[in-house]
Amino acid sequence: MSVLIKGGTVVTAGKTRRADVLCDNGKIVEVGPGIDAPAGADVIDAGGQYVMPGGIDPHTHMQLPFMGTVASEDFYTGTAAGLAGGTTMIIDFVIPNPQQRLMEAYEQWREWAEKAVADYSFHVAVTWWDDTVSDDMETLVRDHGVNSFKHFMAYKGAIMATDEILVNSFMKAVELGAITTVHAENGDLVYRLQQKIYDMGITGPEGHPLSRPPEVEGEAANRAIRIAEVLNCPLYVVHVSCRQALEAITRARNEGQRVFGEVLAGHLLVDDSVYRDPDLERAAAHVMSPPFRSPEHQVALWRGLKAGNLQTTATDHCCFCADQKAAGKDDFRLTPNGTAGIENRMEVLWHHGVSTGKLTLNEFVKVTSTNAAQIFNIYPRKGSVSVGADADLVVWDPAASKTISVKTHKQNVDFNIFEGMTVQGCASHTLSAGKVVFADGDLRVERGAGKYVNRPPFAPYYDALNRQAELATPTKVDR
Ligand code: DUC
Ligand code: ZN
Ligand code: ZN
Repeated sequence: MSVLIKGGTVVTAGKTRRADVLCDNGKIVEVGPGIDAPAGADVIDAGGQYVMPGGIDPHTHMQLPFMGTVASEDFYTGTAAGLAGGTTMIIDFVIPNPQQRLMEAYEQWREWAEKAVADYSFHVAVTWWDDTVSDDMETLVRDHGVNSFKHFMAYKGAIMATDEILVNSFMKAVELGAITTVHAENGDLVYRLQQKIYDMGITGPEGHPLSRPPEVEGEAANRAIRIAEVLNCPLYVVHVSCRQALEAITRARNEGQRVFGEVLAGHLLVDDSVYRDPDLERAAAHVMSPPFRSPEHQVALWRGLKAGNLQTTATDHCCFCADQKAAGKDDFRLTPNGTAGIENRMEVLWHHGVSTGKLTLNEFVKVTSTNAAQIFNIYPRKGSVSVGADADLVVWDPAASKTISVKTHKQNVDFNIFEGMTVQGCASHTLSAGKVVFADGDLRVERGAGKYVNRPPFAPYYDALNRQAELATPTKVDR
């Protein structure tokens, strides 16, 4: 079945031009002016609209078991909500319990994700260390298309990676040609500050940001960066929320280090006043880590994004409903951390980024799609509008507007951190693997249609594998 997107303006990371896009059998087969529709093709009139690579959200947690509960959004509802907002691929996280084999956790997440309606891939977290972890990292890279490993520097007593774990894992990742990623917060500091603040009698959601000040994030980001520098390991810092962490990344990049930074739509647009909301349920709905920050940090993050020191935008989509958040009503430390956003990431970035002149059209494509595809080694299959690429596309109507609300969103959660925000510019059509899966407000998804995306390792490991293959090839010797 082919689909022709006709009359639009194609925007990629590199250029903007009038062109039609023909998709067939899941792939883009032609891009250019005046393409005739093949017999039986569906034709989308994209006049006055932009045609862009579907968004990639490189940071989601669908149905994550976390802090005594399970995230309410699963791989079916979550990827569907993403499609409604123009996001056609997620990179989620396999998070093994400490002492659990990485492979066992990976198989579990693969099973959970079978119901996804859009493509997906997995970072795998290293939450503990022994030889089996090292072996499983190798198996994941060699046989399962995993090229990134995540480390939580916070969540002491649960999934926190100590410096020793970081060093072991980073060294292994270098050997494998994988990239490392970190949630940068000093877990020991957070733990003690949480105790101190709770003991002072601050038990509500306002205690959450007090226990996780920006310095705690800046220290951890800098530490991870310096460890990565010594080990010559590429590093991606997830959800950079403050000036201190951004400065550490910028400094390292200026020194020539391969360090990348991700920013969440939420951190760009929601500030820390939400924790002072007298409605404690609403305040708790915003509890996530790192927390929302004061406005000066938001200014710094926008500058980091504009300057290219932050390369990707994500959501950390991790949904908990009010009854789940209530676990922390007498003790903020027990509030499940997480907020939603996958459905709204592209439109809030367009409205506050492109429409305000902070981002060009091409920069928008870079930070919502192409950069993630390049950093995680799936470009140009993803993140491009080019012949041979997966036909994951969004047709974007810059004139359409809507007011974001929990009442109308498709996300499976009872709260929206962008509630009441009116945005101009949204997805009119989303294509996943060449099929129209969202059109004019309606989802047309098929459970399980999403595919697992293998992400190959980076060059050094390839080279090593090839050398081994050469050595293993028997030379014919006549005796
Ligand atoms: N932060 C969150 O808010 N939720 C999930 C995990 C994380 O690091
Ligand atoms: Zn995190
Ligand atoms: Zn996360």
